[in-house]
Amino acid sequence: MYKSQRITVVIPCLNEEQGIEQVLQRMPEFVDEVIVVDNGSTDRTAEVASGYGAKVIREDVRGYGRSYKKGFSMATGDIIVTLDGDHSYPPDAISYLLEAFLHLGADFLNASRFPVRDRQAMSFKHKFGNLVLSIAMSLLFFRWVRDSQSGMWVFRRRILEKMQLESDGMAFSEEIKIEALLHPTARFVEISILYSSRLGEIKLNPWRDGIQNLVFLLKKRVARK
Ligand SMILES: Nc1nc2c(ncn2[C@@H]2O[C@H](COP(=O)(O)OP(=O)(O)OP(=O)(O)O)[C@@H](O)[C@H]2O)c(=O)[nH]1
Ligand SMILES: [Mg+2]
Repeated sequence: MYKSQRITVVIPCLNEEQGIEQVLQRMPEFVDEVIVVDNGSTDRTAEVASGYGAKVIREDVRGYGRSYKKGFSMATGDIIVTLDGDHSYPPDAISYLLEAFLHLGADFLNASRFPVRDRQAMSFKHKFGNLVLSIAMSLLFFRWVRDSQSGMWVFRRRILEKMQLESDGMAFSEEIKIEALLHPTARFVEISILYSSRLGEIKLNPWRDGIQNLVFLLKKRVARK
C-alpha cells in the first residue's frame, strides 16, 4: 500500500531473465502485487519471476499490447504501475512517481525518458525516432507529450473502463496515452525519470516498429475523430 492505495505493478516480458531479476530485486516493499506477463519466453524469465514472488501469467499470443491487456485484466490494485522487464526503467522511481501522481491529482502519469542522461541508454537514431513519433502524436491529438513511447506509466485502474485499447503490439504504448488524453475525466501529467541501458537482448525492430507506430497514430486519429 502507498498512502492507502493498493499498488499493482505489471511487467510484460519476452526472454528477460537477466533484466527481470534486477527489476524484482529493486521492487519497493510497498508494492502489493507484481504481475509478470510472460509471452512464451524460452529462457528462465518465468522461474526467476516466480522466485521473487511475482504472479506470472502466460499469454500465448505474442505482443506487447496483448500482454498488457491480459496483465491489466488480472490486476487488483487501485493504481497500476508499468515498466519493462529489461531493467531500463528505474523501479526506485516508483515512490517518487506515486508521490507526484497523488500530489498532482493525476489519473494517468507518463514517465518521460527525456532528457536521457546515460549516454549508452539510447542511440541518436532512437532519440530521433522517438522525437518524430512524439511530435506526430502531439500534433494529431493537440497536446504536447514529450515521450509518446515511454513504457513506464502510473494510472488509476478504473480509467481503463473508458479506454478503447485495440493495439496488440508495440503501438499499445502510444495508444494508452492517447486514450488517457481523450478520456472524459482523466487528468494526464508527464514527469522525467532516469532511463538506462537495457540488459539482455533487444526485441525492438526500430524501423518496423517505428513505421508501424506512425501508421497506427494516423489510423487512431481517424478512428477517434
Ligand atoms: N509479453 C511480451 N513482452 C514483450 C514483447 N515484446 C517485447 N516485450 C517486452 O516488453 C518490454 C519492452 O520491449 P523492449 O524490447 O524493451 O522494447 P524497447 O524498450 O522499446 O526497446 P529497448 O530500447 O531495446 O529496450 C520488455 O520488457 C520486453 O521483454 C512481446 O511480444 N510480449
Ligand atoms: Mg526496453
